[in-house]
Amino acid sequence: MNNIWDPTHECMSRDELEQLQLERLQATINRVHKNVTHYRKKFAEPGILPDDIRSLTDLTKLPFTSKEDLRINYPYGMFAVPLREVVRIHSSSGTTSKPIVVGYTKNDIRIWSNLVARFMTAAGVTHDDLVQIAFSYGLFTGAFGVHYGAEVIGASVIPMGTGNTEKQIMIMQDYKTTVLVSTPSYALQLASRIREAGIDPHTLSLKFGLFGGEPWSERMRREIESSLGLSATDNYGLSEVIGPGIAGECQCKNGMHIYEDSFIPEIIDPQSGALLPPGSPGELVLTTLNKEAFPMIRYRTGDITSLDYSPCSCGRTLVRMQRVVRRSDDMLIIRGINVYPSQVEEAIVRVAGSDAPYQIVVERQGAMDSLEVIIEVTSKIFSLELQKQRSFLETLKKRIGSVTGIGVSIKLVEANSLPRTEGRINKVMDKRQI
Ligand code: DLL
Repeated sequence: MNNIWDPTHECMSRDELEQLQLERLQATINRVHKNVTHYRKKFAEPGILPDDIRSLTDLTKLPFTSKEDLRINYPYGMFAVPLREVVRIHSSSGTTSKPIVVGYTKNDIRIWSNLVARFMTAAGVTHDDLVQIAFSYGLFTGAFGVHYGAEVIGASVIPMGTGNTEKQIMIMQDYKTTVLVSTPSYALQLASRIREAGIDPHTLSLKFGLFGGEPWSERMRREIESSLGLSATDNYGLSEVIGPGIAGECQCKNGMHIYEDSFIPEIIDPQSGALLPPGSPGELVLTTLNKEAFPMIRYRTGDITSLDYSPCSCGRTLVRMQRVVRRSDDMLIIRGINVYPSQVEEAIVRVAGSDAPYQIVVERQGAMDSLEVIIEVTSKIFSLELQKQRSFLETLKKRIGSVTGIGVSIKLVEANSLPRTEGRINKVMDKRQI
């Protein structure tokens, strides 16, 4: 079986692990109670003080943290250290035009890098590998997280970034890339371009593909593995909690091990908030155990999964989460970028000056996702001269593009022409087959 990066933490007995989790949880609760007004106020509602957390089950006494809490505390209200201790800021899409801002101390970056090194090692990566990172370098956590993890392992990093598919392929061929890191949909796009160019994938040096950031399926795994000639594993993370490095598959490819020495996972019923027993599908809730700048207590990820505590033959004792294929909210992930319909709606209201009935259509042509917004012409839009109508469309396109980070096409249709069910338009049509 493959190497284990950190056997002390990855192969602990449940008793040892739970003891460690409790110590770290208590320290985290103390810290956020002292340093983050939001948590102090929230804990006061059910009348909880840090000393009341005496066992892991006491965690359930604490309230959940939601994306809305992060929105209200934008930009730095949830930080648990002064800004002078923060060495990095990243962000992720929020439900409105304002993103979610997250911060890291030096120590957080070290912890993050090690977590990523763990899932990369579990996937098969060693210091002999050449890792081509085809995530966007910037506010998105994907590229930097994987970059640091690969460096910790001692692999050679090729910080390629996104897009420029021809160049990606040239680099893959000439630099002899052995590991591809990207979203699964981009891997499929690369595969189809390689096929079109008449390149035999077996002439490439690829061995492993580490894919995450968006939902995918076993069908996609098979297609990527056969078309790129590599072994593909899934890895999971979200910016609010740390970025990539929360969980990753080992080569058994039977669920992603969650790094439980750094995160406590819970599964809840997304409607009632009730805790569900192991194995039941529900919304994943995560609590961080060793983050300094941006600790999260019972953060509702919105991701639907289930937990499997049965032993894994790789030797890790860490629980495994199943693939995330659904969300409990209306967030869409388009080309790896999180998009909320409310962001699109806000842009329409701002540019049109009022509500206009609309529908968001997401499609996948080949491996490429597309986003179209269909808007019914309101009397206000109708009364604009043709020239102004064009500039309205242009402005709206730019606005949606800048808020979501995604190129969009916009179509105006006649009033009342969008299909309605019981008078209501289905605002999101996600036609993708994953
Ligand atoms: O996507 C972090 C990441 C980057 C993870 C690269 C793995 C690789 P966000 O942009 O905040 O962070 O988006 C987080 O993406 O709540 C899930 O809905 C979704 N997601 C992430 N990984 C997976 C996965 C990064 N393996 C949101 N399968 C999460 C399904 C995933 N969905």
